Amino acid sequence: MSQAVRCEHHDAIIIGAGISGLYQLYRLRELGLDVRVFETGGDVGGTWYWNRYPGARFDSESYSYGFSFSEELLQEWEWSEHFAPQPETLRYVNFVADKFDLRREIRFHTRIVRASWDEAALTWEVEAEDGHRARACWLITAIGPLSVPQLPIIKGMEDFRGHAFHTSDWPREPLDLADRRVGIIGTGATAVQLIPVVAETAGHLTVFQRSPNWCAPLHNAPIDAEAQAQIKAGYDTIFARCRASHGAFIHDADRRKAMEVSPQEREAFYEKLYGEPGFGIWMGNFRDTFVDEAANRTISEFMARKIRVRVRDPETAEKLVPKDHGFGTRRVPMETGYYETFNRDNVRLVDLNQMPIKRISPAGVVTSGEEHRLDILVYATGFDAVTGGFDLIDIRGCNGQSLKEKWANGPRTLLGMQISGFPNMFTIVGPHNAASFCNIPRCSEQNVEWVTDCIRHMRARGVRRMEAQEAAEAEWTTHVHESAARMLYSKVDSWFMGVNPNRPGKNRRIFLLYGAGAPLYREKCAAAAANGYEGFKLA
Ligand code: NA7
Repeated sequence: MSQAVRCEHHDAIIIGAGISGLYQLYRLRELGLDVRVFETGGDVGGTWYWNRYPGARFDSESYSYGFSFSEELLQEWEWSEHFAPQPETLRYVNFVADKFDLRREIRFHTRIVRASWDEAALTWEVEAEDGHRARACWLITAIGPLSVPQLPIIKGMEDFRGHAFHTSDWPREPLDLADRRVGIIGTGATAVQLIPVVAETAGHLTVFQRSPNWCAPLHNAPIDAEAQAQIKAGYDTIFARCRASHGAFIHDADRRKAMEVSPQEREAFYEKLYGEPGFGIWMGNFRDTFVDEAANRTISEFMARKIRVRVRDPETAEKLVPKDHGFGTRRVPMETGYYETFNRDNVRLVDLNQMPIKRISPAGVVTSGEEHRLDILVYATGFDAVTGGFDLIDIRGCNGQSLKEKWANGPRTLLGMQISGFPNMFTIVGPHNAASFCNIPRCSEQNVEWVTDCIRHMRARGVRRMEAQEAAEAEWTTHVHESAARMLYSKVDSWFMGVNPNRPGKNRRIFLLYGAGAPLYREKCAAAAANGYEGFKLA
């Protein structure tokens, strides 16, 4: 039989060989299951396989990001920097895949385009772009929240005669930027990492900005021998801190409210946070920073003052200060010399609110004011977030129901793990679970372990079908939206809120993540399991 028509049979199928998919594979194999992983890329790594643009790195402390399941792995691997760059992370993921011999169950270069539930056989069948098919009792999507690159919709994009690409498709061969005129569209977390690095080598850089973001200093540094020894001896403490914190980072909110302290004390606290590494200023700020407008205003004003000091030209500084949202209500890009980049002679900031892009021409970008001639055009325009990866697979549940149609007015799930009408399918980094709004490996580890325990439970009892109940799903969806409603980010357009200006139909605010915090999420998952998988129908 030819490869294309052969249908493999397994106990479980995992889609995606990134951080979550690999760990799910490891756990299910340990359970004695026959597992198959399908991965679009040519190797393991997911996000870290695709995103190779200069400057790509962790915004989480390296040692809080790696897998926690193997003490041997923790002691063997040495992170070289507090916030590791992408090549090191990709080496790490490869090291893990080799150490645990994970590659043999993975079929690479395989994009799954269809998945359908067969009620008679109680199995899922998946089909790849190349026609390859496989069946299994359990289907687990580990497709990442930011895995579908989003190009903008601009007239004339196909006419550009230079080299144009999305940040996720940064060329693998070395790209010489010296003497080249580079343009970058977008100023999100990706662009903020990329821009300072490109500015150092490019002949000229033009940054096309539609919305400025509140960026905070990363303060990265190498890990010296002493710190390395402390990290290796202190993993238990590091992971315990992550478990206790809202976003599973090592930073957690200060118990005080912003207005409880004097203005001097507040300023000193902000100054301290601004001088410290990582997400502390976002995750470790006063506890009411993201629920109280007055509290949020104080930190936003502090951050604006920093921008005005760091950027020499007052007009440029003003363009870089966000006016339409408060600090931390969108993803805070972490920066290394970002604001100083705009003091360079070879860098120009174009404010698209003043001069919107009219079209892309063969020679560059045409705004209402002029034509910006470019050799290289980089689209740092983000991703079709969270549900985008699901939309690319035609997922059909009971009676042929389409997941895309079910989610047309926003995702509905139980615990962000299962969907009514789609039995035996688990979404480990999907909408409405904590892993999409979190230090991802910490939260996805918990999800993987929950799914593994669940499958162990089902197998031990001969249960072959598990499905979220509609009423429980409705209750969970309400809980997700209610807990987000009090947060200031729910009043702002961003990918958290499912707003994607480049995707028709995704222009409304519908919360995609889980905002009540990783500890509560973990509690709710554990309670459902302890009560015999309450809310799910087992058969
Ligand atoms: P983001 O954060 O979604 O940023 C995308 C950027 O691209 C943002 O500045 C957008 O401006 C801009 N954009 C998008 N479309 C256009 C068009 N048509 N014209 C001009 N500018 C545009 O994606 P990132 O890749 O930076 O970061 C994604 C996540 O990856 C990040 O949160 C991390 O968790 C890792 P807008 O704000 O829409 O005005």
